[in-house]
Amino acid sequence: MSEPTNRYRSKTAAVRTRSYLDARPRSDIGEDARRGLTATPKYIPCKYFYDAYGSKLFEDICRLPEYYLTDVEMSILRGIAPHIMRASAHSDLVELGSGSDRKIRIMLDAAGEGNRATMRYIPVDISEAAVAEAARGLMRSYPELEVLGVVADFTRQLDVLPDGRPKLLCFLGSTIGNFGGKESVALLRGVCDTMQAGDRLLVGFDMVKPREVIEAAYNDSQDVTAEFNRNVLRVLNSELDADFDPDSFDHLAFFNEERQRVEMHLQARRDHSVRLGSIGVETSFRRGETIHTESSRKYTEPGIEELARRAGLAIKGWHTDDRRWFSVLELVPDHH
Ligand code: AVJ
Repeated sequence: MSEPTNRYRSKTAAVRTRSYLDARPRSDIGEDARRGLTATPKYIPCKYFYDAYGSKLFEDICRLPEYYLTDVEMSILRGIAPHIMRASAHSDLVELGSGSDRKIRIMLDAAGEGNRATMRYIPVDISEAAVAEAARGLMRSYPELEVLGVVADFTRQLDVLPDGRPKLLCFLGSTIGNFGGKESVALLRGVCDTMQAGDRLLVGFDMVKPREVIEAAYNDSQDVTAEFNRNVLRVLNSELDADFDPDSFDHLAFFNEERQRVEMHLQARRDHSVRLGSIGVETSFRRGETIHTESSRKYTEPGIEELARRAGLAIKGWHTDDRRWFSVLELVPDHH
């Protein structure tokens, strides 16, 4: 595909983004809520945590002392960035699910100004605000860098990525852990299918470790995670004209060892019912009943190897910390 002229350039103060969401139906919160809240046990997909307030709470979580994931992954990235970014001139640095810009800054710092002036940073996220924010801060710090924001759902719209330049794709933070077994294979296979010779993929995985460490990360002493968990009810209130009282639910988070995942739930403190006005659903809760709001997979080495193999990816580098709490993998399509 030839390089589109001027649609992507954004070396000025304004953030330019391309939105691809209108082209195809967005995920439907009404349909998801109806299905999840009439199921037994009840559930809500975890993507609905992330309105503006939920995204801010997640940023706060990443700075909590108990939430080791961010610090450990960033220390691994600091160690490998010089080697990863050595050959970054004239390439696209693509970030799938752009959260805070702290991790990508590590990579851009390692690239150096000379390389950065020839590169593009491409944050891809379903949230226009997340993309714009990722772009804005970086353009201020790195005026030489070209930034192209892509508002799209990377679980099914990877074809909208520009091609023509070598890509370094980053899927960090163990976001992969929110996807189920088959879904995570399908997602990585989808990424793999877009990759050309010379392209690389960096994926962060949170590892299985002692239960106390994992559970503390999801039950922080300041209750930020509890607030984050309950926020999904506020999202339903505003999006679907519902009348959830977040204070009527307790935050529950535990490591399900058999399934190798942290589960978050909201547990009703009393018998009550809730109306979701705009979808015409009324749902009742008994005291102690739960809504499953998130699963966050914790990986073992064989588990990662199997996932890579099933996705058609070969492992080119495996980077971890002293305690092996987190892994950052360099992956490439496995052609044979
Ligand atoms: C963004 C999915 C990696 O599972 O650790 C943080 C989200 N949930 N605290 C995670 C989250 C509760 C986070 N991920």
